[in-house]
Amino acid sequence: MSFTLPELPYAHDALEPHVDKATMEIHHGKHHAAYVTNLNKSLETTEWKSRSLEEILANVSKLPIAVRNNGGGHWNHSAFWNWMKPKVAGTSPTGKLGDAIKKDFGSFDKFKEQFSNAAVARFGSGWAWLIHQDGKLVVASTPNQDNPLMDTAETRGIPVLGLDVWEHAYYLKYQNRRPDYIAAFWNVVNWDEAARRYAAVK
Ligand code: MN3
Repeated sequence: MSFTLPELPYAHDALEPHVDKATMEIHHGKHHAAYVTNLNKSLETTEWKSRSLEEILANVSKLPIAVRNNGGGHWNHSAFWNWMKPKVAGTSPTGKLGDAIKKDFGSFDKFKEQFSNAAVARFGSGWAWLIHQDGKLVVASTPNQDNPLMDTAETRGIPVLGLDVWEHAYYLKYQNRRPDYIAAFWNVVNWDEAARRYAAVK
């Protein structure tokens, strides 16, 4: 058994103008594809290749660094494509997730500010996260392709929402203006998917 590149759940240009077509083509077709290829290669000689990716990530400290980088890359991007959706600008989380965000951050706007700050402040390449941790929602960030499911993570938890802040995610359209990319991200957040993940951990 080996890992495979999932198809994008929408067309490459579907998230325009917030995320551009060329970025999506390269990000999914080259970057994500490479994580999948290299993850399979890095697992070839280990006994872990038949395990689930979640199980691998939870034990990643025992595995070669290539598994951490490419396994994280595969998990993160597979989730990321589904955390975005066309034609959802202006929507916000409702139901149990909306209530929990209000309870744990004070308001949706305060959550957005905290998440955006984590995404801006992540030095170099990495991810910003909304995670479920011990019954609470918390904002976190990780370097490289690490994520909060890894046993190596500083802040562990179950991701509800994540944002890729590697330059490859925004440089073609936004160049060095990471804050503009982060502001645009809020126009494509698939809150139904975040709510689905939140309900699954509860
Ligand atoms: Mn990426």
